[in-house]
Amino acid sequence: MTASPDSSPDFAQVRAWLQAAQHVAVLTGAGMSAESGIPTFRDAQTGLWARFNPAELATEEGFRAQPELVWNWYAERRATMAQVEPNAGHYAIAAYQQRHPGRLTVITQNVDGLHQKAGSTDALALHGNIFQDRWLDLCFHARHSGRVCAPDRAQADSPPRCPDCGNLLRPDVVWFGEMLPPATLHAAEQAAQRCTLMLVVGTSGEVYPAAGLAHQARQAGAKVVVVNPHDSDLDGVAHIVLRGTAAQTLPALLC
Ligand code: BV8
Repeated sequence: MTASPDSSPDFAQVRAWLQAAQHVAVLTGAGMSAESGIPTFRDAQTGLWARFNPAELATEEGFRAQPELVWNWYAERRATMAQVEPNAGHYAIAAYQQRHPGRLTVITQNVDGLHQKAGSTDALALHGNIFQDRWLDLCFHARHSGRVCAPDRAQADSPPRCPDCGNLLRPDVVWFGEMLPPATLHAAEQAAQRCTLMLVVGTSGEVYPAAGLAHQARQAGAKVVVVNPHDSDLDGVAHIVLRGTAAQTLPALLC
């Protein structure tokens, strides 16, 4: 079932589910930030993966093979994300959380920090945070002294390197083939299983285990609603699909 904008019966049904919901989970992907000016991944023309090779740029192997290329690619994305603002969709979610404390959990695949910048509290960032770095290797380079690499001493290279042992700093994001932060994933699974309504906004639903959260919500008995201007892999798990963008649909839905 796909809906036109706010006047459709589907839209009214989702509004009714929202009013009655004890707990709402919102699962967001790159489309959530598209109207803030951040490119998505899989858009055929503008998507990052249409222009770059994820195996080269979003895997640990890719980073070890070409650390400077990967570091600079993330530095460019970080600079773009630092300059953009949350859109009306981010603010609508944050305002709903403020009006209904504890009733909505944000689960995001995005690393841009825009939910947090809009005022959403406790957003579960499944794939990390592009504005943070961590050491590539857990290193106790002076074993006998147990000293570890000290970020503040990192040489200003691209990527920064520990002067004592050569360990590299890397973006603190989850690359393909890497585990998601266990506590964050567990909290997201709990939210998916406990919610009575899940809004799935701006994701192609291609990346797991994040996309699996929509299946978990459905299996646990929640109503699942997809908000996306185009078809997605999660349309089939939705009770209702609202064909619209995040910044246009969410303010009308969550008001
Ligand atoms: C792991 C890094 C295992 C940060 C990213 C089954 C189970 C488990 C794993 C797998 C599995 N099957 C395959 C896997 C492996 C893999 C995977 O899912 N591969 C896919 C491609 C098949 N998963 C993994 O590797 C994960 N790790 O499973 O580890 C493990 C277990 C034990 C021990 C060791 C290892 C890790 C996945 C995380 C990868 N990192 N990003 C960064 O650089 O950003 S993924 C990347 O894709 C982003 O995080 C992004 O958010 C995410 C998902 O993409 P979307 O957000 O959906 O973006 P996309 O462009 O695809 O779609 C945008 C949508 O928005 C579109 O539908 C569009 O129509 C819509 N849209 C556009 N404009 C708007 C809009 N919607 C609303 N409004 C608009 N205005």
